[in-house]
Amino acid sequence: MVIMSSRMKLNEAEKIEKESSQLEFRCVVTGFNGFGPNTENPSQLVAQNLPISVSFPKTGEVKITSLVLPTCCSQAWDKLKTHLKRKSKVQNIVILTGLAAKRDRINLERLAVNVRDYAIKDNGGHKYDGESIDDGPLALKTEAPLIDFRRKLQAAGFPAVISNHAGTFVCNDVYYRSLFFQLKNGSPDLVLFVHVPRLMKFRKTVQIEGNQKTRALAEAARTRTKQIELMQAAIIEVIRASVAYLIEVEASEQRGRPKSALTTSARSVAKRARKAT
Ligand code: PCA
Repeated sequence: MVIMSSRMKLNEAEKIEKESSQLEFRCVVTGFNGFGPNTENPSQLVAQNLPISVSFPKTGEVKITSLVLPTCCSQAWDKLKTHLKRKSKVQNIVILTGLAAKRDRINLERLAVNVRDYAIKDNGGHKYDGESIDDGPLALKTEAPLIDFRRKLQAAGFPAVISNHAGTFVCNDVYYRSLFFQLKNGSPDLVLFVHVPRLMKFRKTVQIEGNQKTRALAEAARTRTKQIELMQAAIIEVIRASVAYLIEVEASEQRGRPKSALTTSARSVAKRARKAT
């Protein structure tokens, strides 16, 4: 009997794994153009040179839509929102990236705050002094399990830290509006903002703190093209971690046991709100 029931459990687990691995994934990756004194924005270079798809063993292909957003709160959102899908069968991931010139690692942003406080004008000439972005909560949190993401990035040889919020300039603006869109629509399935350092700074940090493989890549990254590729490899790890997370969510939902961490997430809140209406 015991053998029988564990066999059944195994079959069920296999079925769930199989079904989860048949999920279809799409990922929007954005970068920003230059702003203020930062004429070159590495997030733009990374986004515009990404491949149209990436394939991971086990999880399969992820289609990528790369967008370069103007560093202007209204133009950026107008462009991005046309790419945010309503709930569909496809798992939609949105990875927003931007430059944080003072940082030297990949920064995984935990929160977007409902505050606009711009030290300089954005590229559309907007300047704010503490106004709200929208009529939503004071802060919104990504549901991406950032400790796990940080661990995976570090293990892949890309120095990464968790940052508690994305500032109060255009990056935070777009992050907040994307998370608020997710809260209201139950889609995209995952939204995360990643701040990146300058290319040379990142190369230096990887040379010191990377693993054997990425240290060698960083050492060889003497050209700008190679430095862009190094940063792209880190962003692709973020996509890989996002896909793995959504597969895990799907599998636990199929088992009828939403992970406790997810029950408080924006997506689950939105889902429950829709079910209740
Ligand atoms: N960084 C800015 C805006 C655009 C970018 O790349 C920010 O952190 O808000």
